[in-house]
Amino acid sequence: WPPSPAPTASVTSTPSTTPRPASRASSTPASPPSPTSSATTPTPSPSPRRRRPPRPSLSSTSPRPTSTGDGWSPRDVASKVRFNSNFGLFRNGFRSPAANWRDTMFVEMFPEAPSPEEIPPPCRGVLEVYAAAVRRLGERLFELLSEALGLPVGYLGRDAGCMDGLSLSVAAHYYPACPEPEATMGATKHSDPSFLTVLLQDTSGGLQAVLPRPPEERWVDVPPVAGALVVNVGDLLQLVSNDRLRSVEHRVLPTGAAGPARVSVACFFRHAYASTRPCVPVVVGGGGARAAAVYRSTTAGEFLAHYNGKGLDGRSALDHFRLPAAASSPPPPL
Ligand SMILES: O=C(O)CCC(=O)C(=O)O
Repeated sequence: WPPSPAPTASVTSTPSTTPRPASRASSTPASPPSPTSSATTPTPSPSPRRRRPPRPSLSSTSPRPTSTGDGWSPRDVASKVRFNSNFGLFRNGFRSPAANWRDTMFVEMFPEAPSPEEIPPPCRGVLEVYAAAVRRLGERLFELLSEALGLPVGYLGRDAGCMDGLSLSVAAHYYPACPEPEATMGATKHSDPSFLTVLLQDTSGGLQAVLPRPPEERWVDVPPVAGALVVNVGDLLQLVSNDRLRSVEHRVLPTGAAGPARVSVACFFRHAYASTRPCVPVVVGGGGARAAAVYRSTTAGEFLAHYNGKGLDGRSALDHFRLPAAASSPPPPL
């Protein structure tokens, strides 16, 4: 997830002595997730700190787009097309344990797409067509999910605001080969500050999701499947569905020095950062834990501001909005 415009700069070292999980190069090959899958990478256990030699600059290992000379300015924070590198490193006073070892081109496609000349030439045309198709897919998914919740078909799209007031942004990620994959992550553990995220991944693997089974969580591979998209429930959908749909925590393991680089495209169904559209948990009858709101109402803008201020620190942004009574009674098992 690339957040609101963030400073972009090269670094000469990633500030991590924090233990990191095994890289893909040393992890079990991807296999379909199953409750008993052994293709998991355990949560890292502490290891002694050691002084590391300076690392190569990410900019030296990662192709960085340059101005095309036709008006595309990737570092202009007011632009609908932005470039983001080392996400996490510059947030919260450099308290992030590590950079996310990836570069991202971030394009806001709805409600108003950038003019074609703002879009880098290789993506021009195809990006508009792809975003429109994903938008239609999302519309249908929200209808199906509304029905699955026993609500009117238009509830999530219209009443809960998942489509009404939609801001659809596309994040095209590039995960370069990493010289020290054990020292960082492609993308650190997070859930998405969206209603839904539709993700297209290439064949290189590395995406993992948490199975939140107490007493300990387990990471499972989400292997690429030809022709398939991954759909993540995001935090905002968990909030408006009052915990009945759960956002998924995920991460991306870094690619080892031998590569190949990984490419993925994530489309986020969310609202604009300035949105004052209310996000209200739906309370349905029938008793049980869902007969009362689990979260306080908020706005999409407030939620995003909290999420971005917190950074990808491994904690859920939803905790901030959880009502005290709900916090003391853990949600029932899925
Ligand atoms: O690259 C991926 O597969 C995941 C991307 C992701 O987690 C995100 O954009 O939030």
